[in-house]
Amino acid sequence: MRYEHETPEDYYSFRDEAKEVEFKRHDMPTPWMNYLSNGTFHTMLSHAGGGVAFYKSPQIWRITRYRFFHLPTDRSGPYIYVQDAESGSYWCPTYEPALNKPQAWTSAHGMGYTRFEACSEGVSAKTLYFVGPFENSLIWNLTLTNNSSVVKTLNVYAYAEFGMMEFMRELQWQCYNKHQVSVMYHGQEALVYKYGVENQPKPEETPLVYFMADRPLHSYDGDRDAFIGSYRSESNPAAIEQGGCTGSTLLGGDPCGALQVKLTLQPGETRTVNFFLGTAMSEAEIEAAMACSREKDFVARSFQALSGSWDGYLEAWNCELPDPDAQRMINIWNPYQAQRNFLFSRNISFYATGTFRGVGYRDTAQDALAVVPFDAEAAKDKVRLLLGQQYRDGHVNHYFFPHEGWEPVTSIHSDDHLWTALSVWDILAETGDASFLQDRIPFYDGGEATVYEHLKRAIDFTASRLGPNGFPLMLRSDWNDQLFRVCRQGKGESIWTAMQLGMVLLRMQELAPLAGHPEDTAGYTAMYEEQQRLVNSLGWDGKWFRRAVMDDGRFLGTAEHEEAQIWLNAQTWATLSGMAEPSKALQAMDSVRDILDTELGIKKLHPSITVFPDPADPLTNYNKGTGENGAVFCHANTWAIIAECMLGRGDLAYKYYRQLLPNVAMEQAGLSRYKAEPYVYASNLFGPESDKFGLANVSWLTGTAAWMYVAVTQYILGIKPVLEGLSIDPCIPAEWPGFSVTRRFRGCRYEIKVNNSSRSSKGVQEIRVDGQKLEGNVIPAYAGKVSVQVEVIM
Ligand code: IFM
Repeated sequence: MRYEHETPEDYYSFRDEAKEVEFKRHDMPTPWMNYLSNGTFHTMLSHAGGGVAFYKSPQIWRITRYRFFHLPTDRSGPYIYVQDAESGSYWCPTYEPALNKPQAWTSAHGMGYTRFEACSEGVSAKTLYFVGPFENSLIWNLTLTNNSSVVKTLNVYAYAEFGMMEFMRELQWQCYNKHQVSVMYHGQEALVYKYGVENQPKPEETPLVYFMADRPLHSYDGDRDAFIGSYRSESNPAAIEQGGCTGSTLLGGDPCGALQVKLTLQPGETRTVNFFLGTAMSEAEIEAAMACSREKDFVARSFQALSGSWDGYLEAWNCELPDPDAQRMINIWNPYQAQRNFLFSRNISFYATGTFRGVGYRDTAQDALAVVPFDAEAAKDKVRLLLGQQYRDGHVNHYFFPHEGWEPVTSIHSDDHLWTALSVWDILAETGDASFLQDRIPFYDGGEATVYEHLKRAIDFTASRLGPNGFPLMLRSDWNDQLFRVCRQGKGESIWTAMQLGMVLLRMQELAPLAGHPEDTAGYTAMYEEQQRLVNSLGWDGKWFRRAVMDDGRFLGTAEHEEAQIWLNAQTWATLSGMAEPSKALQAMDSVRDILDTELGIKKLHPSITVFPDPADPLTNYNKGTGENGAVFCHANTWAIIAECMLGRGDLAYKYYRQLLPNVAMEQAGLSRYKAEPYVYASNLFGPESDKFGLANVSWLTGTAAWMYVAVTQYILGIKPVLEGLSIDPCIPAEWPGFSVTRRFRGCRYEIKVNNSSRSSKGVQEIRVDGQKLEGNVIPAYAGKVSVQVEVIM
């Protein structure tokens, strides 16, 4: 399938020491993104300089414009233009968008920053974009060197197109509301953009935007028409071609920020200029932010703090493996991506316009799982936020909008409320501190209860909504969003939710005594056993587990139908929940291998749906092999990896893991077919029933990141926090001679060396901690010890 002329190395390469991926060409098949953020001010930036900045929410406080889906792709962005004042010719260090391209160019994404190196006409430019921790601003750090033998006078322009902060309002009402924004020149050599549009959701929390340089301005523009000109674009701004910025401000119209700085460089001379695109709540705060940003070393200090915080974060978990592709992903890109998911939920990406996604309850509860090992306190805060969306009867809001203040999406799904128990259990296993269960958190509809009580009510909600066959009612849908099409009448049941409930009940059995409620355990056990009985009887189809019961009482996911016979989730979760009888567990996962697996990942279901269950009303409108219909849904693949590890089949588990490593999948599919970034997971790849098999979609913001991290660290490498300590139970390819992991756990550094000279996939023979033989395979916490040496013999 791969195109022979493609060599990914000509496009990009990893620089693992620097935790960077470097790009050699600007014309990637799609913009390859990075997220720069300090938790409040954010910028999504592509390898070619396109991107969008926003403050807290891309829905109501979007600062710059990014034109999704439009051609030319990847416009606009925080652009810099370097112009030779004498010849008038100009180019961009980001490669795009000026028509005149640099003679040499590279760019790179790193941890919270993106950098560009380019040169043209005897001048080289190094540009670094990042959001530092000290101010809410995107810092554009530009260093120019005159490599020629003549004096160079340069016009440097920094340009950002502002939009209306409310993106949906802009699409609907721009013709009127554009006259309620302004860009004014601020006495301190800066432009200030004010979004004064009436009826905005939170005017008192809407920031002012400043755009400034740390050198005197030659001129500026606040009016996009004045800077770009008519029938032109960012490729050929009129102001640059016609003698410089015009000094325009804007009281209504299409706003922008354009700053012009003049620099004269002697031969060999290097000079730096910094631009700051930031937010502040008042004029006084702007003054303070500008003064602070202009302090000597502010930019260097900010960058150092950013790098330091990422080094500190990633240091919590490090491995050395026989597989460098996996090692890089585990040590760098997977936790980085997972942290970004945790921050942005599914809000804004190259694929998602950031208009109405807010925080998804289900998605965020899962995202927390991969942040727990690095920052359990942040995970606790997120769980508090989520539980604040729970109603007294135990169900939760599906999406909610903490920044925007909008009403939540209240559709009730069978799975949403159950996910939080997994996040809470992981937090306790990580920290060893059960007091979190006693935290009191308000309900969305009034009153409050402990964390444990919230979790218990989630179980009660499901337990009181079982269908005619005894499985949990599907309600609006379960994890598979499209299932709402077969349960509209409210009679449908989810066999998968029974399994999810099973996994949660196992956790609740452990949490109940820790919460001071041992009396609850028997109820959880009884419920588990009853659902387990149903799963193995009614839920079993002969060669695999069934997926659901539809409104009409027929099963979904059975060989009796022509389409959608087998669904991945029902096979994997039968094992994850511990519910499947051993022979059925193996048979179900064999069916996954034989029917669903491909060389580019495991399909979500098979065969894809075209007419089922009713040609006039099929289960999904997704085309065959795409998205929710027979695509390789990467998120669901992670559970197959875990299931295979639980079954002890390390080679198969690793095959499933490795084939979806983004750079490996890209290599397999071919770069121009795979298209998305090779350093972060995508949500899905088109499946073999699509003519675009291998096309990756919706990269960056996907539950794949969190679960892939859990699958590889806790199940393949087998280093898993449990309530009693750190459990060691790897399930690896038999050919691996071993591996090592350094992991921070409850204040101590565990330096773990796994020796697999027996060449087995699973099974720990002996563990020694600081030379002492351990009984069992759970290493206790060592309060007061800085580090311990752990030797594991498989
Ligand atoms: O589970 C969902 C998720 O919440 C949003 N993306 C699609 C998944 C599968 O339907």
